Amino acid sequence: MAAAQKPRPPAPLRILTAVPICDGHDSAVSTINMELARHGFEVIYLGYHCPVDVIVRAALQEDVHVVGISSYNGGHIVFFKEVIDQLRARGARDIPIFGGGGGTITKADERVMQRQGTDRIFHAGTPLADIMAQIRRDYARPLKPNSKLRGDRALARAITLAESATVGAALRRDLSDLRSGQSPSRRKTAPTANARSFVVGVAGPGGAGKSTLIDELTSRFLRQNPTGRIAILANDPSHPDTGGAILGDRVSMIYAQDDRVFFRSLATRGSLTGLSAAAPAAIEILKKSGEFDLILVESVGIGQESDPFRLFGPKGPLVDAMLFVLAPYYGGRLQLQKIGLLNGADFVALNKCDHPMAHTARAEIAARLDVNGKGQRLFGTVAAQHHDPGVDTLYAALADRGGLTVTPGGEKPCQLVVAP
Ligand code: B12
Ligand SMILES: Nc1nc2c(ncn2[C@@H]2O[C@H](COP(=O)(O)OP(=O)(O)O)[C@@H](O)[C@H]2O)c(=O)[nH]1
Ligand SMILES: [Mg+2]
Repeated sequence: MAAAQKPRPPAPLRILTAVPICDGHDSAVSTINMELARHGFEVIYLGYHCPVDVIVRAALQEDVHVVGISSYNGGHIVFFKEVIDQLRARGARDIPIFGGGGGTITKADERVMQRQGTDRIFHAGTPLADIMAQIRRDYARPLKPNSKLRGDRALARAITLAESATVGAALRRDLSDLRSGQSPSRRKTAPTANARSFVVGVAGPGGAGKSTLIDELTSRFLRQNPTGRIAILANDPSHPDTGGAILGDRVSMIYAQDDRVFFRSLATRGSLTGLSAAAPAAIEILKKSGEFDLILVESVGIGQESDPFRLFGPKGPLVDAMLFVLAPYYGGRLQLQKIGLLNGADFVALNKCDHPMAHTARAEIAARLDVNGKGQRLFGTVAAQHHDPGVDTLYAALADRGGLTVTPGGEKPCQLVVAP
């Protein structure tokens, strides 16, 4: 059969997993996450000590099929009910919740929880293969266009549809509304005020600190723009063998757990560009919604020849500016010379400047950028440290480039320091 005629596989089922207050039983959720990914599911993982509102916001923005909670602390009856109540209050009655807690959740507890709206509990002793089969059987369903969705959920669904194989008539209509400047979520409301979003691509090797830095930049944005909104699109790789993925960028986020932040994780689903194939459409959807002053797009951890944001391609760049993030241990000057994105990045952050090699790295990278002769700016940052002056300076430079207004009375950007 010709490739074009092959039926496309259905889009992977997306599951949000989280742990409320963690009492030391932390390994179960890792086992479940790995097993889910191994079975081809996309797992958006929120980590430990998750409050209810963080779980509910993520469920809406990530447009998940189901929420799975691992709870061993004894508070499951109250906690699950609170998640259900908040989902219902935010118009997401249709997102089911299940969970497990080994021997801490009894059958009697489960009966109470089911009366309160929990879908099911997986008890201790249930073989993992049975859990996976039940999830696939009961929760896999196409997420369809739905004109009743509002706000972040409508945006999230538009992105889901852009990601999915079936681009139906409703999506085409939504997209054409978006092109004409109307958000599908707000079709009946007045046009939105914010005409332009500043879109920044963030790329760099895995583990360099992209997500941590994005969170810190978000904190500056939220402080300096008391009413604006920011969107983050975080791309993570799908496993090439199973198609599953662990989308873990939300775990690093502290400040991005805010209603003024729209955060969406995208699995690459076979795209080799460093971004999901749906990323350009997702950027377009976010831009045309008129909601966001700033959109940050994180690539997967990238290699030497990647160009996720099309800096060098004939179609032109996908973003208004590109930030390349790297850590001091890139392997020496020769390795540095090979990284193509350093030829085109507008901003370069040498993160992890708390590392002993940072001093040398800073000099080597500065020399590398100097050869380009493009006036690219290098910033030394420690994203793992709150209030880092290097991140302040980087944010000020980005805000300056993007024309992000500092609201009177809001915090002033710190003075720019000369990059090395
Ligand atoms: C391993 C373990 C520990 C390890 C945890 C290691 C770690 N890093 O996670 C250690 C040794 C630290 C530990 C300590 C304690 N533990 Co302990 N522990 C266990 C044990 C044996 C297994 C838990 C586990 O992770 N299993 C692996 C997972 C995958 O399997 P599971 O728990 O059976 O879960 C199944 C389902 O519920 C489902 N599931 C679980 N979560 C999720 C989430 C989703 C999304 C899905 C889909 C499915 C799912 O997956 C499994 C499939 O079969 C359980 C027994 C049990 N089975 O619950 C006791 C157990 C939970 N512990 C218990 C106790 C009492 C303690 C201690 C208080 C002991 C003590 N006196 O110090 C301490 C407390 C720790 C603390 N507060 O700091 C009791 C709890 C009793 C209760 N009613 O609350 C249990 C039930 C043992 C018992 N029968 O008495 N524990
Ligand atoms: N020492 C140090 N660690 C950092 C710094 N920034 C991030 N990290 C840590 O590096 C690890 C990877 O960070 P992450 O943001 O997930 O990297 P990403 O893969 O590039 O998105 C995490 O454990 C972070 O806490 C930093 O400036 N210094
Ligand atoms: Mg990351």
